[in-house]
Amino acid sequence: MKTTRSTAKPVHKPVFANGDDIQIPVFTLLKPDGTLYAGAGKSSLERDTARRLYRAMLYTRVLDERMMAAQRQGRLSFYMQCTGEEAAVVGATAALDDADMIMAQYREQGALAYRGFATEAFMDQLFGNQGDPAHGRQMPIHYGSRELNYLTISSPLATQIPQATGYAYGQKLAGQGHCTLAIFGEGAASEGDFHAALNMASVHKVPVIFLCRNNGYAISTPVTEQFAGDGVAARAFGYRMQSIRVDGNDVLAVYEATREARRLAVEHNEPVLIEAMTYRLAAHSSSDDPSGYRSKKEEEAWRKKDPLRRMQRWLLDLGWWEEAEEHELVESLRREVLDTMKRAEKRRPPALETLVTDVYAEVPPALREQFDELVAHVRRHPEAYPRSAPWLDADQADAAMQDDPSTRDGETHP
Ligand SMILES: Cc1ncc(C[n+]2csc(CCOP(=O)(O)OP(=O)(O)O)c2C)c(N)n1
Ligand SMILES: [Mg+2]
Repeated sequence: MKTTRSTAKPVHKPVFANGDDIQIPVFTLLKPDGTLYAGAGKSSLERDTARRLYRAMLYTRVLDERMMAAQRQGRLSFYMQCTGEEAAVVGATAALDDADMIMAQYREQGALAYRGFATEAFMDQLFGNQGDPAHGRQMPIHYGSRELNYLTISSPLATQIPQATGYAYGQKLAGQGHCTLAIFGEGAASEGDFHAALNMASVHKVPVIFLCRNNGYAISTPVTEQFAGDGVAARAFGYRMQSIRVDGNDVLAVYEATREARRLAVEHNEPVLIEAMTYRLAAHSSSDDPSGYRSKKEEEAWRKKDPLRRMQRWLLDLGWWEEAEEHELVESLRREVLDTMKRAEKRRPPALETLVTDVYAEVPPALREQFDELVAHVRRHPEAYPRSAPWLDADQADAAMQDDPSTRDGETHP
């Protein structure tokens, strides 16, 4: 039995290899100024898809600006922005079939936006109100959508990567020609789960695309302190997997690379690793302040490579987009986000009973007993609970929401 795939001849002196002889180029089509490189050829991105894609990138930018401001006003407990990485996320999503599965990390709201996740659905999750499918049990940004084939976010890093391999194995068995896209940060790629996922995908030949957003940082840790190897793309070789490095701020290159990866995955059951080189322009999350670990100069240099401006220029040059149209769209998206947010923060919280429902088909007696005790306790000490807290009696809830100053428009929130 052969124990290695290598066909190299034996040597009679110790020869070590560290991979330095393998150079991985960056695939790029659009220059930072939004014009095409000579030799880039015609993009396979068609007008309608290009417009849908750009619109989703703009939507993500607007949503992020508005929700970050809402967090700073104390209306929202937590938020994470995709700013600077929209091309990597939305460009890859656009190259899929909408029926393909996406398993993301936490910064990929652009993928949902592209697939048509409603503003109301974003807001209901962010505010954990009665419209939130997870009944407020998760922190903000843990979106999920069965209809849009988007696995609910789980923030323990890298859990979605082996799940993607397993799900894609199921897709292979089902034989419907679908694949799974796993998206994660370069920091998550340091988890053992990443390696297990790649190995299993390669051994079992499953239709999965691993998209690493290499955005330079894992919170405050720069990539220079995360690994000594040639980024993340090089790791695929250890598993004999197809690998490509792409300019993650170049939407055309991301789209083209993912389209080809999808073809390899679906037609040949070849898993693919894509490393998208990008930069997190915003803070890690609303709880972070990057000024403590990186310079303004570094941020400015990357701001000049903004993926939105780059795509806009390309669209304008083709006559597929107009500046006036963009101005109007951004204004209307801002209004939509703001109006929907105002409604969402006034919606009731999930019913108290949802604490014990939804996990088992029927509430087990022990949980029922605890719940009854909780109800009795809340009734005994109503003064200890905010009036808008999850309600006991539905008809009292509306009145409580009306009375609670924190839910009244414009009073506590500037
Ligand atoms: C298993 C686990 N360890 C640590 C954390 C804390 N944590 C949250 S985000 C993060 C950095 C992740 O960086 P990266 O994967 O590069 O994603 P990015 O935030 O840059 O998009 C860490 C360490 C976590 N959520 N899960
Ligand atoms: Mg990162």
